Amino acid sequence: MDRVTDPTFWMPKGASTVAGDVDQLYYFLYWLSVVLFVGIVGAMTWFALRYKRKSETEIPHGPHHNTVLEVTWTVIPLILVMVIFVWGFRGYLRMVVAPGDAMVINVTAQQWQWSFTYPNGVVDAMDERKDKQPVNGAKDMPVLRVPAGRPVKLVMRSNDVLHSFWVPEFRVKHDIVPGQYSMVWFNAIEPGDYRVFCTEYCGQDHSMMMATVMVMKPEEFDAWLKKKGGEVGGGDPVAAGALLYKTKACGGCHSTDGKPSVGPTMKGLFGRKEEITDGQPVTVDENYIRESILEPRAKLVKGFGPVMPESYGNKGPADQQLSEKQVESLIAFIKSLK
Ligand code: HEC
Ligand SMILES: [Cu+2]
Repeated sequence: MDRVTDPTFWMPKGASTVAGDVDQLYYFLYWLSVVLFVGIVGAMTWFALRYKRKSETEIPHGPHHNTVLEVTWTVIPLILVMVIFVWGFRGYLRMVVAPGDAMVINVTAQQWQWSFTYPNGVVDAMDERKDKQPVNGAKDMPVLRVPAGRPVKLVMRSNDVLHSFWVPEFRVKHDIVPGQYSMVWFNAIEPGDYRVFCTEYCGQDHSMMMATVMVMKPEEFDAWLKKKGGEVGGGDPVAAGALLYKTKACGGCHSTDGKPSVGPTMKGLFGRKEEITDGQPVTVDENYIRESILEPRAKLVKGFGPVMPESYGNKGPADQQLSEKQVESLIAFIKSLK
């Protein structure tokens, strides 16, 4: 889809490239339900009237079995549900697999606030536009700025409980579960403002846990990000990760230049297919790296022993454990080692 669609009685505006697919399937299901409802209830009513017993003693008789009829009412629904399955599954795949060139923005959800961190370390500011503040008393509305017409992938984590990211106009929604990363991606069609909701009850101020997605012209977005990047300086997660990599002695066992050592090299790790002892190969993503750091024994890389210290996770003494923020920085650093 390449233009924003108008809201209807059932659906808000459609403002992302997947919205058209979602709506088409929705309306297919909707009209199918209407047709089946009218057909079934209509037939039932008609039969009830037409074949009503006329007297106390009447003994009704009729066919007990009709193969043609039974095959028909089995095969037609079967075809319909298969169509729905294939259609839905294809749409689902399109929605879960982000395009390779998507810009990654880290999202942190916590009671009761969203925060967005860009690849260059910029953390979103609150929305300064006073006229765009919500009316219902929600304070400090964070803003997620994204470029129009480019895929954006959100890598999301929670600091506390279960939350869920939802932008109705983009037709994307995904739970954010503490202790793991979840992803959602979208491509917003045109500049404009949309509302982010938390759609999983997460405590007292759940209903105020909102943010604005501000879809900007790509040139304006680039200029904003560059300007902000200049202002934050040392906040760059890659730099923070590189420093941790040194101070936490990762380099003692992992090279960054491709040479094997006590452990596998970190160079080109992200996206690699990794062979695992006792298990299926895995494609290295954020969740895999996080698990490798916090629970090194969970999946052992083939050819290596269980020697990575477990102290980075919650098995270690408190002062050696890594925070989620630190893990995030290490992931950013490892990703940068192409
Ligand atoms: C004492 C050596 C040692 C230290 C220190 C160490 N690791 Fe490891 N690491 C290993 C070994 C050995 C493996 C492979 C076996 C396994 O999967 O646990 C590994 C596996 C990994 C993997 C998975 C690699 C792959 O190819 O799939 C990641 C990611 C990782 N380590 C990150 C780190 C980070 C980040 C640190 C520092 C915070 C660190 N390691 C510190 C030894 C170490
Ligand atoms: Cu929430």
